[in-house]
Amino acid sequence: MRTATTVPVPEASAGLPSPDTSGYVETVNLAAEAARSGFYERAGQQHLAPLWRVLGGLVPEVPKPRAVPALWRYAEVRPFVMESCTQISTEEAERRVMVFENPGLPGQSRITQSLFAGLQIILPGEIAPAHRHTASALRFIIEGRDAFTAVDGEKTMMLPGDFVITPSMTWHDHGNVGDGPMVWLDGLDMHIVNFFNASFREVYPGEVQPVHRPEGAAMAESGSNLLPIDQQWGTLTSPIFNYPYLRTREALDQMSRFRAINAWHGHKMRYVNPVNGSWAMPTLATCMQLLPQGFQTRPYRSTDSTVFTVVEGQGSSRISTPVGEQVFEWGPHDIFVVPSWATVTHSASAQAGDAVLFSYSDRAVQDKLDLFREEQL
Ligand code: 1HN
Repeated sequence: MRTATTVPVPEASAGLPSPDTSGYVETVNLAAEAARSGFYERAGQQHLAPLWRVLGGLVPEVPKPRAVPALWRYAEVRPFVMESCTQISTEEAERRVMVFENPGLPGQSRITQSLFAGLQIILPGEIAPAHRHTASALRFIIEGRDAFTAVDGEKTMMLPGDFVITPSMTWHDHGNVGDGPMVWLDGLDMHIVNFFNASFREVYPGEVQPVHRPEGAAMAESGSNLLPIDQQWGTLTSPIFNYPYLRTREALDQMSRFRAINAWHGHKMRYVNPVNGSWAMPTLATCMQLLPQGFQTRPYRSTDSTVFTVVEGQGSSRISTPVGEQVFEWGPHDIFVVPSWATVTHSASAQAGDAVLFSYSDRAVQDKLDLFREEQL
């Protein structure tokens, strides 16, 4: 894991830690604060607190995420994912996942304030038993083949680079019918769900759910720019639950041959729900971008926090925050995170062919709430 945070160490004055004044509005006379302590004390007994001591922190002038930029090299984390298989079975763990913890948010299972990320491994013959929950999940396949996920009665086989959706409250189980391990990146929105205290979870009565639709049914119904004329969809989640890499890569390749490149994003496409044209998932915005060999993006920042994983190629990302700047060198399967309002520039190596990056962020929520902002610098 790579990170270069500078945590400001408060200077000790007369042996006492200086009080945290970071939340005060600038107009407050700090010297007069001591005289108000009795008032604060008495108000506190009524569960009342003065706004002027916290307003700056409650309503920052610009986003001030606790999450810091961070990179995990796959070569460094893979051994731990493999070792987890010797430590616990899928049966005992329910889901065998090693969670990416943002160094700025330790112990909270957060890669950013709003996003979860982890690497799940499933071995040949194993089953991750069926359950369902309000949180939505995405799977981005990292390595392996011959594993499937079943969602609401339909199975899909998963291949590296595929983007697979488990919509909110759908029964899902996974199985590996091949002869090697499969590893995927799990992205979930439970921190957003929990913010609203809106989480429910149920275990399926039985290890796996019955499959009652043929494999490929969802793709036939909604994955070819055609929708059955007599069908209504009741949710905001895309009915396509596997967006295969084969198709995504082909689209990017074709597009890169004729379309003017975007200076801030390279050739970047968003995964869409064909029913409403919006993001494929209601909470998580997912994209795939191609950076031609040697291409460097212009600096960009936005209010969504974004998790990237490298699908192909090599390169680097320069990430600037108010506490400093760092450069992450990346290659296939590495995972890095860009917190809200950090400025990022991606560069594809001049030697290693085109680079392809998958990413997910909380933009799908921010768009709906009219909160999303971006700056193309
Ligand atoms: C979950 O249900 C899965 O279904 C993966 O594969 C990761 C992380 C937190 C909570 C539920 C899965 C998860 C999860």
